Amino acid sequence: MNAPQEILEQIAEKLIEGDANSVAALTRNAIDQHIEASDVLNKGLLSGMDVVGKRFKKNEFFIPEVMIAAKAMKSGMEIIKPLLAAAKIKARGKVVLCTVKGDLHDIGKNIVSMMLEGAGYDIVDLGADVTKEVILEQIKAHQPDVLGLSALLTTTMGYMKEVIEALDRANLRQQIKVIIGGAPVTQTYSEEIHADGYGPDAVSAVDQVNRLLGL
Ligand code: B1M
Repeated sequence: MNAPQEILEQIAEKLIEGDANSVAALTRNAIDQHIEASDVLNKGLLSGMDVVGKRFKKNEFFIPEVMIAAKAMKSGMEIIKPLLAAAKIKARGKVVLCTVKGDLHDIGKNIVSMMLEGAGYDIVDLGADVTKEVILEQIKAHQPDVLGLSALLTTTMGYMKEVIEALDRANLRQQIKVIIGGAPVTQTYSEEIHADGYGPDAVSAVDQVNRLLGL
């Protein structure tokens, strides 16, 4: 039997390798050995994802590796999620996420969703081609900390501004942080439309949400 610290390190290591089966097996092993679910999360899974994020930033990892690691993260999360809930360990925060109206591109948004979930956030994914009316309705229903908007077309990125203006009009802007991203979106555009943050990639999206929530 491996020592607890050793199992946690192995979970991180296998997650970095993107080996979902081993991550799941080691997570089960850790729980069987009565290692706290919060330690599995923080010292195993999140510690591995942290390395993945750093390697992505240094161009040592690319999107496929990040996606595979996020999938491995999910396989471990599925095992510990009920235990975290039972221990009343709260998610870091809640994020409502979508691709805006008129835009069907959802691959990048889905990666952002996986990465945020992997980083410990509750995600309400509204899908693609989502109107401001639906966004407002869902914000009222779910009371998230952050709204994430994705757009891949120069013709749809303007809709992000419309969403922020609609939030303003509905008096919801003060209670929520807005981050935006997608290939044509820039930091300058984000400032122009008064978003709170911009992520050029999924790893930066997580950094932005952490920053905005003071984590
Ligand atoms: Co479309 N498409 N497409 N397309 N498509 C692009 C975007 C395009 C650049 C191709 C080109 O012409 N070179 C071009 C846009 C031109 C422009 O506006 N400047 C284009 C076009 C024109 C179109 C159509 C209009 C084509 C047509 O029908 N004539 C049409 C529009 C449909 C619509 O949306 N209404 C269309 C359709 C499609 C498909 C449906 C076939 C398919 C989408 C399938 C799907 O998503 N389910 C598709 C695809 C696949 C692409 C390309 C090839 C790839 C996009 C992608 O998934 N990239 C794309 C060309 C390209 O980018 N090379 C193209 C991979 C993904 C991981 O990256 O989405 O950038 P990305 O996400 C990154 C970051 O941007 C960031 O993190 C992600 C991960 O690092 N990010 C965020 C994304 N969202 C974020 C949110 C955040 C933070 C970060 O915070 C909330």
